[in-house]
Formats: sequence, C-alpha cells, structure tokens
Amino acid sequence: MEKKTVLITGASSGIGEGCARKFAMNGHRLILNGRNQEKLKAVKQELEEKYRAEVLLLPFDVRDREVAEAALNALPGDWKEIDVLINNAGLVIGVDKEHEGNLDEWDVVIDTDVKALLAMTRLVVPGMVERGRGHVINMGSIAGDYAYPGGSVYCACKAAVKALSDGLRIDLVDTPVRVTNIKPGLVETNFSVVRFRGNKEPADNVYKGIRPLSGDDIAEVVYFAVAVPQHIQIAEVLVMPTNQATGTIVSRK
Ligand code: 8X3
Repeated sequence: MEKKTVLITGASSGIGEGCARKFAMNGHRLILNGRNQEKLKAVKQELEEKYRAEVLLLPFDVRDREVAEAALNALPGDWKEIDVLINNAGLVIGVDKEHEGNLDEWDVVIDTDVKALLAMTRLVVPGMVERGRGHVINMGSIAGDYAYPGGSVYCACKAAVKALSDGLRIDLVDTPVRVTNIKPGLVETNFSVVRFRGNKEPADNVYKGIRPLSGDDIAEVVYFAVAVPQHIQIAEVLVMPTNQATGTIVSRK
C-alpha cells in the first residue's frame, strides 16, 4: 500500500499505540493525538528509533472542539492531507448501575466516546471527500452489540459509535471514502484500570484466566481493513479472544 498519513486519537497507550506501531513499521507517517504529552513523546521516540517513522504529535483532549480544530488547521503543508483517521480515543469510568451512577463521570464518557469522535469526523472527513480518498476507522466495541451489567452508558456510547459508523458509510456511499467499525472484546490495556477508577485489583481480574487480546492484536485488524484493495470496504469487525463468546460469556481457566 502506498504511504499514508494516519491520524490516531488516544495514541499514547493501548489500541491507539498498537495502531501507531503497526502503521509506523509499515512505512506510514503518523499524527498522534493524546492527552498525555510525556507518553506520546515516548511513543514517538520509539517509532522514530525503531522504524525511522515520521511522527507528528498533536497533544490535546479530543473533547475540546476548538483546540482540535486549531490543531488540525495548524498542521504543516501536506500533513493536512489525512488519509486515515483512527477515532480510537475512548474510555469508561465506573461499573455503576444506570440508576445509581455519577452523571458527571458519564458526561466525560459520552463527550469522549461519542461527541469527540463525531467532532473529529466532522473536522477531517470533508478534506477526504475533497481529495477523493480516505478511510475512517471507528473504535467501537462488543459492548455496542448488547448491554451488560454495569455497562449501561459505555454500551450506549459504543452502540452510538456503530450508528455513527453506519450513518457515515451511508452519507459517503457516493465517494471513495471507506468507513470501518472495529468492535473489540477483551483487550488488555489501561482501559480496565480507568474503568475501576485506578483500582488495579478488579482491573486485573477482568483479564484473569483468559488470554486477552492486546492493542497490537487489534492493530493487525485495523491495518488489514486499511490495506485491502480500495474496492473492498470492511464495514465492521467483531474481534475477541478465542475463549470469549459474547460481552459476558467468557471461559476462564
Ligand atoms: C471494551 C470491551 O468487554 O469491556 O470495549 O465491553 S468490554
């Protein structure tokens, strides 16, 4: 595949970092977004040293629309010509019941997982349409297929990501721009630590007795979806560990 400019949100760890590594090792150039500058810098350094990758950092909170717009407008020269947008930034806080949780925490979750994804799409996709090329990868989740206990708001957000992906695919049907919704199951990242508000033990228990996927595993799927010939649109991929069957059915040894 020819060299692409790839923008990844939430690229400082987990699935976003895995995607950054996979695209870097295959010679693509990267625009990495995240909130944690130090971690982003470390990823950039690794990719430059190991793969001689061209990496540009765009540290901002995707929830801040104005900052996002200014940062994208300030991209130098042809870095503005983003070929692949990986809307990966996302999180959940807490495992509370819908009638008991914290509305302020849920604002953060909804603003990041849904509204920021939509804003990034709104900012980047018009250029793709104009240039007649592009690919949007939305990080959905198995959580978007069915709700599960303690997951109400997160599941709703990921169901929204599915609807936004399907809607965008419809809106772009007469263009060469492709839209893919990746729906991972159990992936061992910092995700669960954030979900359990920094409490390591319950976070670790999520991945106990099963071999979970890694951010690099998901990156393989993302890369495949981008690398297939232009006439093929991988619309959606549900990907989970071999010993997981649904959002709640997991075999642990
Ligand atoms: C995260 C996967 O299993 O926590 O999107 O819903 S799960």
